[in-house]
Amino acid sequence: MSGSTNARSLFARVALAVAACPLALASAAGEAPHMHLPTNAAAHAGEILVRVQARTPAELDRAIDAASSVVSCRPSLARTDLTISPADLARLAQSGVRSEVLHTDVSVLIAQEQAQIAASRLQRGADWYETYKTQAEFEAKIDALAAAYPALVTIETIGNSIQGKPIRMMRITAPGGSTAKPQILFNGCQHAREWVSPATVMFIAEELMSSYGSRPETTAALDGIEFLIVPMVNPDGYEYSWTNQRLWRKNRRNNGNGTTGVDLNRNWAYEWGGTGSSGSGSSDTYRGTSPFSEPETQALRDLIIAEPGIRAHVDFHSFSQLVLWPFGYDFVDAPEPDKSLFEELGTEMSDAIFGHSGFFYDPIRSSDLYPAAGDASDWVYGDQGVFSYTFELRDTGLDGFELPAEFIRPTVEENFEAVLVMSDFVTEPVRVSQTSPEGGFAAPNALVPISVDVLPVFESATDVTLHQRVGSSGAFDASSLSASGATWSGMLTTGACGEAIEYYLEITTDQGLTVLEPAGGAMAPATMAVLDSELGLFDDAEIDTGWTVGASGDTASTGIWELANPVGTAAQPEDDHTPSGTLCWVTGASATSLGSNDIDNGGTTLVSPPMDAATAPSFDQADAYVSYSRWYSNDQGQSPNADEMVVSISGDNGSTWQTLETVRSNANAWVRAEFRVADFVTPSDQVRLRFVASDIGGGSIVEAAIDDVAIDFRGCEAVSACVADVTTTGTANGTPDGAVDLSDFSYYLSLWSAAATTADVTTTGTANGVPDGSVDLSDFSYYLSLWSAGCP
Ligand code: 0X9
Ligand code: ZN
Repeated sequence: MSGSTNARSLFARVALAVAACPLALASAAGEAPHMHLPTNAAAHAGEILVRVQARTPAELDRAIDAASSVVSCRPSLARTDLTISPADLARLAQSGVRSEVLHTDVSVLIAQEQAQIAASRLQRGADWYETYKTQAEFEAKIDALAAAYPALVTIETIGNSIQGKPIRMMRITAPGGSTAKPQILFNGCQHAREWVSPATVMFIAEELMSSYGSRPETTAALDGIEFLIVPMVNPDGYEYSWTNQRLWRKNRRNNGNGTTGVDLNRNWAYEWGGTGSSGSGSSDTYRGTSPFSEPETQALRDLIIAEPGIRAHVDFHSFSQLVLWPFGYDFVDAPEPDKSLFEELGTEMSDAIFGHSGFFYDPIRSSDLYPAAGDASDWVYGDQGVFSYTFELRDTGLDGFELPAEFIRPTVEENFEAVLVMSDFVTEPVRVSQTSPEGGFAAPNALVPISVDVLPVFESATDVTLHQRVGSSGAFDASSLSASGATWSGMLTTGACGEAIEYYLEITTDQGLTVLEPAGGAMAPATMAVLDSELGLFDDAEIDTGWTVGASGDTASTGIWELANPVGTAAQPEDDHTPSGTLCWVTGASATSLGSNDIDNGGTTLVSPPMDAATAPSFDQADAYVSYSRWYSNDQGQSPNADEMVVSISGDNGSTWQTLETVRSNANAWVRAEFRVADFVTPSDQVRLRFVASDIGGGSIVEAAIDDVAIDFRGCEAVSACVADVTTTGTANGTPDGAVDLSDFSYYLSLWSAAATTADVTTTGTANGVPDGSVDLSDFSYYLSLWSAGCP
């Protein structure tokens, strides 16, 4: 141990390490010099900062076990910086672990570090979310927001901490609107050391107000919702984590037996006292003497009971990047439909975060993290029926509670996106999902079943009316859907081929609200194309119609495509897809066990013969669709999910290829895939399909099969116009009615006498039905000949 270290040069070295890896020392500091210095450095008094050079993972483990805290972002064999007591360092050295002393008193170092950061902080811009803030600065920020947005926010004190600090709430909404707006509650900082939590909740308040009127989603949220925002439930603990002990978690209750602090997130009454909470005052998860024994949890509880319309809540924590929902006390689900709603909304919020920043917050049930009884969300949901989530903010453990300050802003911003999703949710009285029909096509003059799931959320559906029409003008016809549970069903009626139908649903709730789906109603209805469909080709693979197995570049040694009757395993089908058939294209049909004769060592290629996707047998104009049934399995064995099957299409007999799909989903079942040919290649009579199934990852089990390849055409039958038919029976109106009679003749005569352009049916002197721009005798005699002949 070297006591003769030069403090100045050591400080420079540690500062460098901190710059490259902004961890504990840098983020633990960050306070102006005139405030309490040294802040939480005292807890580290007498600790030595060492750099361990471990020779084996076991040595590194020993060093980390002995450490008071690990400073390096990424502990490595070559170099891991940690703090340690002199006695523990001596023991470590005796056990043979090499280390170099960087500083003999970490608390001095923290103080120096802090002074340096405080100085640089004074020079930086005014971004409040660039550094962590003290409890006093949170107080000041709330006052500043109240002054800046008097029309949007009022400040209330919902209670006092055990040491008498006010627990303050911002009540935020836009002026006007309903007197009974739905409410959302956000709180932060039940846990003191989770510094990014109160920062996030403060940011939500500020962003709601500062982007009101400029961002449409925020504007809608504040117009329709009242937000109750409590950034800091545990001000005493937060303060203590600055002044005394950076990693303090609980409140500051004197437990009377020499221990301090109750874990507020074990103090809520729902299933209080169960798993994951401790009865010992010295524990970090001490639940307290009784449910709601603490003034901090009482304050939040009383608020929730008193407010009339809280529909959703988030309790913000760090770290682990999780979106958690009840229950947390044990592996118990909320009853339906809440269970599904928790999962859906949780996933949507996670998606919104991911969409904004690319950071993934895993949406799971709380108890699947670990069972812990007495948490806030369990009571808020279980006792009060409010959709309550617990968020664990960044990171996933690299820096943990001491998330470097540079990540505050990205963290708070990504979570605001989740807030907007939750805002949408609380204004939806019901959830509409899984509308059928899917696919967007229906046959002419047909009844098409439609069904829709309407889940009750804050209200329930009492009536669902289907509004539909043929074409895009005219009135909508209304009909009632009938309910079976949450599923409402009825029929869409299609008309003539080529005439799309339009429809929307009108849902009436038990509170008398109306919800339209799609939201635009008659202004922006759903549409469905009405077309005939005609089979062009169907290859059921019961005989080989001219397929090619193998291509240059194929390296698979087993599991080569073949036309065969497959032997079923856990990865390979037992039956082909054709109901009446036995054969399909399969990668190695024989098998004695799972993975025997699967694809190994590379790719195997299967190419179809040329197929006609250009000529629809009887349609005027048609769109060709190619479809096939595929089997794909790759989630068993070693390196699961490392492989793929690429399906391509050629419009030029195999000269060039376009990818249709890359199959990675392990359905382990027959799945039908369909594509519109023109979306990929120009439809021709030289269309080929190519299936390349590969084993890329070593040792994996890859099985694929193809069956029932089809080409379908969608369009309308060619209709031969009946030129002589110009009126509906007895009515001179120009609309064909399918019969050629006297009314047609006299109507044509009137058109011809008036020299109407519609009477122009021939070029001069030629009886050919082609208009020439003049209405003369040749037109009349041509019409007469058509009329005499009647319609075909
Ligand atoms: O343990 C907690 O209170 C939360 N994690 S933290 O690291 N922020 O302390 C998680 C609470 C989730 N709820 C349950 N698992 N019951
Ligand atoms: Zn926490």
